[in-house]
Amino acid sequence: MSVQVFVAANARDALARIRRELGDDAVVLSTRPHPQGVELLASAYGALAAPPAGEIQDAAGSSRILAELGRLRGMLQNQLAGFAWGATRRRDPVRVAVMQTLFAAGFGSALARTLAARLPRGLDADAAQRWLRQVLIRNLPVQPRESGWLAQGGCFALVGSTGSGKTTTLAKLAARSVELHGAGQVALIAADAYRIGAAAQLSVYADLLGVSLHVAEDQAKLAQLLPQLAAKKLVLIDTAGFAPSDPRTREGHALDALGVRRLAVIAANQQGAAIEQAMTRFGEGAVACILTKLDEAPQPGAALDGLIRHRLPLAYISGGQRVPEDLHVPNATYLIDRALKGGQLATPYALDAEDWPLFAGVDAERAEHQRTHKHPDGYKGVNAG
Ligand SMILES: Nc1nc2c(ncn2[C@@H]2O[C@H](COP(=O)(O)OP(=O)(O)OP(=O)(O)O)[C@@H](O)[C@H]2O)c(=O)[nH]1
Ligand SMILES: [Mg+2]
Repeated sequence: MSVQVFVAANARDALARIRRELGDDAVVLSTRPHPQGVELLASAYGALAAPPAGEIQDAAGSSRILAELGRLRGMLQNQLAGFAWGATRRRDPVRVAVMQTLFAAGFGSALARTLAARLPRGLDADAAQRWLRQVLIRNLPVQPRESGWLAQGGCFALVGSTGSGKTTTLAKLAARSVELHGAGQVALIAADAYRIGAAAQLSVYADLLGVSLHVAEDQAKLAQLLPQLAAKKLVLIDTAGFAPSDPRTREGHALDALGVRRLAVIAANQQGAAIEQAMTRFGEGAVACILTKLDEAPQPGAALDGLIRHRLPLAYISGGQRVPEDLHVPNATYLIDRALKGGQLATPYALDAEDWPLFAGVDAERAEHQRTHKHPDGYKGVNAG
């Protein structure tokens, strides 16, 4: 590609020179003041694509040219996405409405795109929304009855981000376990050596329920303790909360070596990216997930999206602080209806009609980025039949 620098006393002279040397349809890439007047970067039309790297590097101000090209590309992409959005909305309003419903409810754009692409043809607006609801219900991985693992027994550790509700949920699970197995068959272990008062918090619940409480300040102590509790039907371990990015979260994975199964406790009232991190870090290899703080989550769509994407079985939901009342077996229909209803809330974060083309532009860029960087959208297995 011939990108050339033209310096002239004024823009008119520079343009005349550009036309003379590069032709009438030359493209001006940038202009800026120059000690001698003005400096223009221009290229012959049709030479914009795929420049040989060597040439560009030789040209003066090459990094500026590249930046300018990047900016132009972004502008063009947004414009095209805006047009495409308008055209799609006119051509396929039902499909667009499906995407809008999902976005509004806090589901991610990858799921919205995947489902919109699989929407059966010929449905009217109401039928499309019914289809969407059914597909979401079918794909939400809930454990429908009282979780089998609680009845079967074993050793379970609750892992998750700080303050996600691990200790409170453990107390609720312990209360259910006492009902199932009797207090003598249940033991609690406080393995949170980081937070002051962690064991004390658990001992209050242990006293109330009449179950034994043990403290394991490190992995070695836990390894020693577990064989002593082998006769118990159920052992519940309370672990320290860490941010998903904290390297100490690996301590949770070390539990696997001790035969302890992990339950990921994830608060539904966080922003989507935080839920995604928590599900990646704590959900991987966990037997199940427990979603907490649903009472504080006006739009739980992001949490449900994460469960669908990670195929993380949802064993319980928690919608309040009361022990043991606020722990429930999940119902997919209820959860999806709650999420879709959340999408109708008027919040400052809801997109207005005029925001959609802009949003579509950003989305198109992200899709392009994922395509070129080979990021899978993560929903290949969604059952949309
Ligand atoms: N609203 C609401 N609050 C909850 C729920 N579950 C737990 N909480 C509250 O959230 C706060 C933190 O709960 P904890 O159980 O201490 O959380 P944690 O994960 O053990 O916290 P760390 O041990 O510090 O990581 C407490 O005030 C709980 O009462 C819930 O489902 N809804
Ligand atoms: Mg705790």
